[in-house]
Amino acid sequence: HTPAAFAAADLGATSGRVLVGRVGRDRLDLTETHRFANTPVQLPDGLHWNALGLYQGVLDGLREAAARWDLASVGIDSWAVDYGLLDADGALLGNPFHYRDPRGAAAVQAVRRRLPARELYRITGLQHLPFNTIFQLAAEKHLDRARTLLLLPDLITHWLTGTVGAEVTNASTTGLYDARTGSWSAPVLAALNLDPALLPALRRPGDHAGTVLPHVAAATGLRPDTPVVAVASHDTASAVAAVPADTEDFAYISCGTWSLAGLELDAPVLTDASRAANFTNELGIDGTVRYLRNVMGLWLLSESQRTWRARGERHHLPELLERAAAARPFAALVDPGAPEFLAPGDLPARLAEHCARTGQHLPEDQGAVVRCILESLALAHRHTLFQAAHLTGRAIRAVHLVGGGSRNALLCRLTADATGLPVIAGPAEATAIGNILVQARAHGLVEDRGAMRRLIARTQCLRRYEPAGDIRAWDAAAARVGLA
Ligand code: LFR
Repeated sequence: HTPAAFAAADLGATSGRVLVGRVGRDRLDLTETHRFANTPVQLPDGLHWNALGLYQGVLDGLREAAARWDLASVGIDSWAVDYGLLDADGALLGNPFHYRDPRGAAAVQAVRRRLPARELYRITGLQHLPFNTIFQLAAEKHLDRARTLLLLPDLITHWLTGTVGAEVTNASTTGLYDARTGSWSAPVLAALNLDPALLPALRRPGDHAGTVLPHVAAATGLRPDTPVVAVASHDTASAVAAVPADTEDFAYISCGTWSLAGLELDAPVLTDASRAANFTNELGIDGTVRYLRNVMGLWLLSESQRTWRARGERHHLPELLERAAAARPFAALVDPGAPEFLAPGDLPARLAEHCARTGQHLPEDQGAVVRCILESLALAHRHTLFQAAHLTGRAIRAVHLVGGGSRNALLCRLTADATGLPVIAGPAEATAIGNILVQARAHGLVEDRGAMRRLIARTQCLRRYEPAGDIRAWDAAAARVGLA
């Protein structure tokens, strides 16, 4: 049984990477062939992604990969909600906007007047985030010339293959997708005066999306007929597919720029209580529902590091975490979901202001700031998982923490202590693994979701954190920041 090699391009909010996974019966080896920075660009009209730069990074990574392996297929995933528009000639109209640009938030009220929040939730089951595609489209200036809307991974797939399609896990984050019927929502599109022809036909994870175009094969050295597979193109959906759970009663936290914390369900929960708690029903592989809420995540830390680096101060993670571990517990706490933390800029200053406003003092030293961030995230993890259990009537026996955050031992330990549950950390590369295993499954190498998860549990390095300490201290801390 010779292993087959698959390439995953995984675009994250701060960096993109291409990895190759070799998959066999008892084998899952990953090699990163290329990593490149993803730096947002501020233009006069707003904050943008450098879409061509990202595409170039993918091509560079595929070239490295094709030089070393005979690739069975390629799959693309990225963050959700953001899109590019194509005109009648297939040219990109403008530069895709970054979800941290405020234009979506400015359009929320106008959308609400046409489509009340409660009605929208009953159709889409989507959490309210001010940057959801639906709000960005209400602020869109290019709609009159636009013929096709492509979410970012679909745009990269289009540039690689020439085909158009809308992969469904990512489509479910737009606010235009009906969670009950599993199709684009005609009533939502009508309420917003959006032409249904803008939205391509849906694809499912595992579908064949096309083969690479001749100039792509020439530029990368890929075989001319190399297939591009539609994976779970929403990075969080790929990450959840790669949670190495062996039981049903698990919760997950996909922890990177964001912490996506929740449960895997068979059917959406579209109740008013669920809407009030702002839980989302995004799609996973095999029609599963990712019942979760966005927690602001390690963005709070990475953006603080960026601030410190710009000022020439210490900003290296291992040292910051050492100082945070030594800092006084529960000295200052915030609600990480506060809207003022969303935009780029001086994060430590905003944390200090938030603390001052809530009658606390956040010391200036970096250990205290990082401790504040990690304890606050642990509280938000706990709050979100407890609410998910309550709203679904399900018990949680273990928390799987996957993604880059699983390397942050202090955050894993604090999350175990705050929830009183064991935290199983890893794999750190869950998104790329989910991307690769959906391709391997389409190739017939892995049988089903359970087999994917067992393969990951057998082959990847995981770490278990048992809860310790007095949970009542966390109960009190949660009450202090309104996260009880
Ligand atoms: C995580 C993620 C989240 C989504 C956010 C913005 O990378 O995809 O799931 O809410 O980015 O797109």
